[in-house]
Amino acid sequence: MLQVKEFRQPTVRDAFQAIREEFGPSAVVLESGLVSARGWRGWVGMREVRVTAQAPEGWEADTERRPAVPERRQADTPASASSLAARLAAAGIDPALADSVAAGVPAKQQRNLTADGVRQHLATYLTPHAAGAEAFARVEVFVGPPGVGKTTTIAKIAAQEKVRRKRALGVVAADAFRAGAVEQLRTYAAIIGAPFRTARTIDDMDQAIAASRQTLLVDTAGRSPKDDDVRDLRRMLGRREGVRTHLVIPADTSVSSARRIVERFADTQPDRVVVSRLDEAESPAALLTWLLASGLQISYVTTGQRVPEDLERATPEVLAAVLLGDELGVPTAMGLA
Ligand SMILES: Nc1nc2c(ncn2[C@@H]2O[C@H](COP(=O)(O)OP(=O)(O)OP(=O)(O)O)[C@@H](O)[C@H]2O)c(=O)[nH]1
Ligand SMILES: [Mg+2]
Repeated sequence: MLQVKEFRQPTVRDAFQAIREEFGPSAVVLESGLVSARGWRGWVGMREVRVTAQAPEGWEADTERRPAVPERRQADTPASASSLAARLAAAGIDPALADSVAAGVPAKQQRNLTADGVRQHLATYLTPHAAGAEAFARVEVFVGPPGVGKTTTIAKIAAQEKVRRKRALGVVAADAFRAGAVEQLRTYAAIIGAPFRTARTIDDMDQAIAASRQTLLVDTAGRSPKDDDVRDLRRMLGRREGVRTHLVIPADTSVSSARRIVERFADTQPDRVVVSRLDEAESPAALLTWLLASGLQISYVTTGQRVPEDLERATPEVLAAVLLGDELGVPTAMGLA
């Protein structure tokens, strides 16, 4: 008999994590929404996420758990060093990149730089690589390998827009083959108050675009039973006018894997990269240095699982901070599920 169970958790992420832990990644979501919390918390108006899920056929409980997340190491800042290049290299920045940054700064200006001065020169150098401050395109598509954080990134962007600018961006799941994946995004959209649609074909997508005057954030599947269909959709979308495609790559990806990912997704014509899971990367500098050299602009970095807090637009200052090994992230909650 198929197992069905109701999961109640404070956040969408907690609910889907509980479902995955209990029923695995192929669980089918039957129903989801926000309900009044149980007990006294409900009386004082608190709400929680309720998701009813069904275990896949033949599912047997598995006690395996994900390994603990390693702490991110802080790069040491140099106590004293003479030239800008030496100071950047001492801070853990690739020597060739450090030389390029310093090459654009007159020697006189390089003397007696404060730590802030070093940071500013690095940020200036990074400006052409940092797409973080740009306006939204009509359609922003997110592609990438399975489990890299595409759906969560979209939820964070939509929720930050709602909290900071009171603007509801539209959310489209072009990931309509996996019930659980669609429900994850639908639930986020419901909580954020963002219009939600699914699209399986390019015609569906055209209809979604025609029906909305807002920017649309489009989620795609990392992997699906109908991989070819999804690939076609991604490929066709990438060629459309007004469509900007972001390739999501985890920060702890090696340069050789990143090269393979970029090749594999070349047909989607990505023009931006989202560097995800910075919190889990011991040293994102190698990947970042390679991305800078590859000419792809970076649009966002993600720093954890919290929605919407753990997402930053990749401004020159944010990228400089990442390269220098600074902690990123908003210390306080933004008050969204
Ligand atoms: N530590 C950490 N976890 C993250 C980050 N972004 C997303 N995650 C987690 O990674 C897991 C997968 O995230 P999803 O957004 O579902 O990934 P996806 O790319 O949409 O996955 P598929 O749709 O299966 O391809 C979830 O548990 C997220 O909470 C991040 O920046 N740091
Ligand atoms: Mg997803």
